[in-house]
Amino acid sequence: MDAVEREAYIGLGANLGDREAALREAVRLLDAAEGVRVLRVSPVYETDPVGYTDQPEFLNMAVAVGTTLSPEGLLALCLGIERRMGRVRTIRWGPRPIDLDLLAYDGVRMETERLTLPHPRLAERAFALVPLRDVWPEGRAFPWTDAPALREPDGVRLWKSREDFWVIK
Ligand code: A4P
Ligand code: MG
Repeated sequence: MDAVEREAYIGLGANLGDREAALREAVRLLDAAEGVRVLRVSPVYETDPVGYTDQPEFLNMAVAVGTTLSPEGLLALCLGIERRMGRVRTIRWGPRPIDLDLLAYDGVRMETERLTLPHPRLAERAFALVPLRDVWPEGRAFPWTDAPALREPDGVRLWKSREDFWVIK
């Protein structure tokens, strides 16, 4: 019997090198992975760096995926894609060619050493909440509507619409 497919949400960020190409490649690798298909993609936003602020601006977006992987399996896939795309971990919150965070997985709440769901800093981060809201399922209440970061999403600017981002050049 096929495993049940569940919906999960991944936030992507890039602020080094060809940021746009990195986002496209990461979405392609997610969709190509066994047990994952990309259902919806958000527009792309340019965002001021949060946390460690002396670094270039980010491009951020989010995708909704249908997946038969477990939350741990999906996190492992995200970390594998980061590695494969050449991410070298240096400064926490520092610059990176690609960052994939598991923002939420269905309605799962969990906290282990390796994985916290929903993502522990999600409610404070407009750069993650704005694109997440774009890919949230219609007809399902968005749990972070009242998050202060969403009421005043400073430093988050629409950079490319979905259509412009996916035009084949
Ligand atoms: N981990 C636990 N829960 C999760 C989860 N839900 N999703 C663990 C992903 N990872 C989770 O993360 C460290 C470890 O967290 C993982 O190995 C996993 O076991 P990381 O991605 O390796 O480290 P990091 O990204 O350097 O640190 P951290 O704390 O995850 O940073 P964030 O939260 O990813 O923030 N500003 C703007 N404008 N846009 C950005 O995209 N990103 C960051 C990084 C900072 N500032 C930014 C942006
Ligand atoms: Mg991260």
